[in-house]
Amino acid sequence: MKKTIRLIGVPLDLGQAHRGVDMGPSAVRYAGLAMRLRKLGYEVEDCGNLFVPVREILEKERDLHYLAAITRVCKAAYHAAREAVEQGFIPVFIGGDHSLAMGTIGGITHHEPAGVIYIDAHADFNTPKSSPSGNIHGMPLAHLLGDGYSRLVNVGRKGAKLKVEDLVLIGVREIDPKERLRLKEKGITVFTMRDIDERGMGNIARQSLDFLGHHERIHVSLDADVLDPIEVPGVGTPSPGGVSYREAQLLMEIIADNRRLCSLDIVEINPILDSRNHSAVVVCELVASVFGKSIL
Ligand code: B3U
Ligand code: MN
Ligand code: MN
Repeated sequence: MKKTIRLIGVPLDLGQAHRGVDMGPSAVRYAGLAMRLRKLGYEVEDCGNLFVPVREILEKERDLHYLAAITRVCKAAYHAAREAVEQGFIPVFIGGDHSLAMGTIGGITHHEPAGVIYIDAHADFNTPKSSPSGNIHGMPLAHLLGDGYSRLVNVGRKGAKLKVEDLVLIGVREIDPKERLRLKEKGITVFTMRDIDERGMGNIARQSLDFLGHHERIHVSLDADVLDPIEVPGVGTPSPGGVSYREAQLLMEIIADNRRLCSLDIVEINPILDSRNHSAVVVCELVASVFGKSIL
């Protein structure tokens, strides 16, 4: 019997400057994610969305980068993730911007550690001090490893949620100067676009899974901006020179074959920058593949 997938929308757009990624959950639902997964033989339960305040009513928090509101949303995401794991579901979090990962990954690892494959054009490893923008969606991994605003580090439970050996990044091509120093100092495993170009996605995918070989459970955090914006323009922060649809499919298929996927984030889809909901449809195809859709 296949496990039941639980969809949890998180219409969070407070971690960055633009409107649009708050519409990600609607775009993904409209693209038919639940139906797609049911066709693969899963039961799918849609829990609706977590509460996220609308940014227009938070004017006073703008200069503080909406820290208080983001902390509240991450707490809710933490508890939703923890509960889904305790009840035996596979949670799929539909963002929203990537700040939500500070909640989801914390909740997934509440009882036991898990490995994380973080697929993103950006390293999301800034702290409030290293960040050029102050945008919190550029900071989730720093906080998950214990650095940054103490409120966010301590969401759900006190302290760091991940160790260096629990994490690999794939698809990175935009890193800020101080962020680069931090990645090197900590010794984070990063597979950049250059690594993918030189060695091929198949190799990178297998090496990532081997690196996380000591974990029984793998969480995938998929930032849609890892894809090339020529193919997938509807994302929060488009970054040229990205992963092709085919490369992303291969990565998802290899993760599926490995059979350790326990949970998933899909983040940063911005339907305002898209046409005919194309980007959400592409992401739904990738989600189907990571849940075992195969060509033959
Ligand atoms: N590294 C930059 C840009 C960025 C990070 N994550 C996204 N964009 N999506 C920053 O603002 O921290
Ligand atoms: Mn990201
Ligand atoms: Mn990104």
